Amino acid sequence: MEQKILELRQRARDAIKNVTADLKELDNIRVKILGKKGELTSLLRGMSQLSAEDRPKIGKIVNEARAELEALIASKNDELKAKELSNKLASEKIDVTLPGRQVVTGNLHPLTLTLNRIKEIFLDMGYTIEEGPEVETDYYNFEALNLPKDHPARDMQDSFYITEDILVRTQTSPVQARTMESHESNSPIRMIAPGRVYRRDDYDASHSPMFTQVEGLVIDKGIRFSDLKGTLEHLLKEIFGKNAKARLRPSFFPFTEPSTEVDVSCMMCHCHDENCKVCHGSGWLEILGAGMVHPDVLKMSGYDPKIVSGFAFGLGVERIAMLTYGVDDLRLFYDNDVRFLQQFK
Ligand code: 2NL
Repeated sequence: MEQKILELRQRARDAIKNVTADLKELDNIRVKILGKKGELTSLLRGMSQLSAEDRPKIGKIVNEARAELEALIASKNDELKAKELSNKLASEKIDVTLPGRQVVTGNLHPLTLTLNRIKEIFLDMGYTIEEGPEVETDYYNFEALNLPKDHPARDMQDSFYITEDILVRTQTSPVQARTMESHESNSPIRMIAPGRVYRRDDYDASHSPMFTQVEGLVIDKGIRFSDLKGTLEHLLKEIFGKNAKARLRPSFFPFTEPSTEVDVSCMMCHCHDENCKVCHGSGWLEILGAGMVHPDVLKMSGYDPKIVSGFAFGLGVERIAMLTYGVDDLRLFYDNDVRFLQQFK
């Protein structure tokens, strides 16, 4: 009997020692040896057949074996649990110092950025932003702007006509004509009209049959040429910086009188560098056209030139975007190459 117990004890010791990974395996061993139907328990049951003097001696050996095996199982259990925890910590470890995955975001188009800036400058001066149709009637596109039927600018070669009387607008001025018409006679107007315009033109580094224009119109009692000059000087300083200078040259437009073409001082070269790619040494860049609204244009849309006067101007957004971002080919704005567009984040 004693021999059996000692054998069992040694076998159980080895089994417990050999458990390496699994808590369940350890529990199976516990049940097999120490459980209700376990080997040690059944040995204990067999004690009833022992003589009275052997019983305490064997009982002691069994209890010692049980105590030792329970202690071994408990410490193995602790050891396995600790191992399991450290495995879990190692496998679930995250490196909080890794850089985050970059989120790909889009960005506004450079023409949109430029147009937004121009809008902001005029909103700050109390202007409204007006929009109108790109498909216009001959009347609003030409007639209302003092371009009569025989005017050379109305040549079929220069505009995209849809019918004899309907075309895609060649400028945004029809928006001003419509705005004046919808206002009470002689009431003040301070507006810009941004949008796409269409002209039969080549498509090259500096021309496009479609481009973006912003026109402005201010009408009130006592509006003078100096108001136009001050407004445009402010605009150019806001866009090109406070050192920018404006130069006005006499010009001609059918819808303004007098008319002027406005140059801005070259922001690339400050000393008239003849190798300058932007101004070729002249030191000036033509940037917009403007003038005092022609009396006939005021009359045509229900305003009285004896009571009110106004100024108007027109500029190309592409040209301003090219100068502010240093882009030398206008087609880049329309090609939709993301490598170009992504640079304006
Ligand atoms: C240019 C020149 C200009 C206007 C546009 C205008 C509109 C009305 C009345 C009078 Cl309703 N004038 N517009 C005036 C002068 C010049 O544009 O070079 N644009 C790109």
